[in-house]
Amino acid sequence: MKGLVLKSTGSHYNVSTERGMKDCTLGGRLRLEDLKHTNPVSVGDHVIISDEEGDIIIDLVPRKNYLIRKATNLSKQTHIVAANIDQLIILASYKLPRTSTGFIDRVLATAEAYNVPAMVVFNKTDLLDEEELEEVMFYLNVYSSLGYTALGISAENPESVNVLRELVKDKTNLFTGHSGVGKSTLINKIDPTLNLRTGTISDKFNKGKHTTTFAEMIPISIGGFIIDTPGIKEFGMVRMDKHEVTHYFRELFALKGQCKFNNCLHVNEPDCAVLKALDENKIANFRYKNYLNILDTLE
Ligand SMILES: Nc1nc2c(ncn2[C@@H]2O[C@H](COP(=O)(O)OP(=O)(O)OP(=O)(O)O)[C@@H](O)[C@H]2O)c(=O)[nH]1
Ligand SMILES: [Mg+2]
Ligand SMILES: [Zn+2]
Repeated sequence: MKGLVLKSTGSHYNVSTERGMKDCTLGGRLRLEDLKHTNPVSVGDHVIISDEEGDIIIDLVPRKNYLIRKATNLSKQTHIVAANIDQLIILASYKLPRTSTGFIDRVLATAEAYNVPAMVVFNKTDLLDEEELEEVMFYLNVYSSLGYTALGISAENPESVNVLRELVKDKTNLFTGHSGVGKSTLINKIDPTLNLRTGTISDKFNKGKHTTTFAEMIPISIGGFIIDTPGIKEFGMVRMDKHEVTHYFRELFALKGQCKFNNCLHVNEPDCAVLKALDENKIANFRYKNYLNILDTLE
């Protein structure tokens, strides 16, 4: 029997099948084959279930794509955030909590590497003064000039919610971002029949309280799915070759072949087309800094 994994809570998987929801465990072969991931099967996976001795996931249908990150910063293991994603929504907020562009760019670069179409959405714009809004607009302009859909919204504003509702309709959407940026709040607004738990922001730390604790794929009434995920502090990029990173920053990739050395990392090499573009303000400084930071973490 085939099924779609909607939720996984440690060793149990809630799987939607033609015979209703099934509470499944993982067959031994899948558990043993895949030790580099903390979760060999993830939300969004299509699986094959055997119901001979309880409901057991015995096989995984090949994935269209998936998003992956380091399980924890020091861990060698990786965590599959979700599989078979039409659209990744990187949800950020300028404050309460603050999302750095470094975080956004690590997720974006990983999405490029794993063929996950991504967009950048700054929520909570209602909290910003003019100067702060301008800074957010600057970031959004950079991302949209790179070809990403980039939006400033507020969950408090019905027009914003309508825009988002149109964007997610009939697709499988993955929401990711820090705790407290408003992922669950927005999903509730997009589909008012839902009642996901939401949390407040801690007064002391200006951060969310990790209200959502397990990733869950939720069918929405207008059509499609939204995958709500627990907020993450860091998005640890999985290991990749340093030279590969250039491919995942669109403005760097666009200059491919124009540096003097074809293995140029664009750090301090002579006749580097990226450094030249940076000098001429054709590349955003913050993006380049985030690129260098990623190279550092791959040391
Ligand atoms: N002012 C304002 N508050 C918002 C907005 N969106 C969400 N909030 C508030 O932010 C808080 C956190 O929202 P959640 O939806 O729980 O955040 P989350 O991203 O799901 O957090 P985790 O589940 O912990 O990862 C709640 O108090 C929301 O009411 C917004 O656009 N503006
Ligand atoms: Mg939540
Ligand atoms: Zn270069």
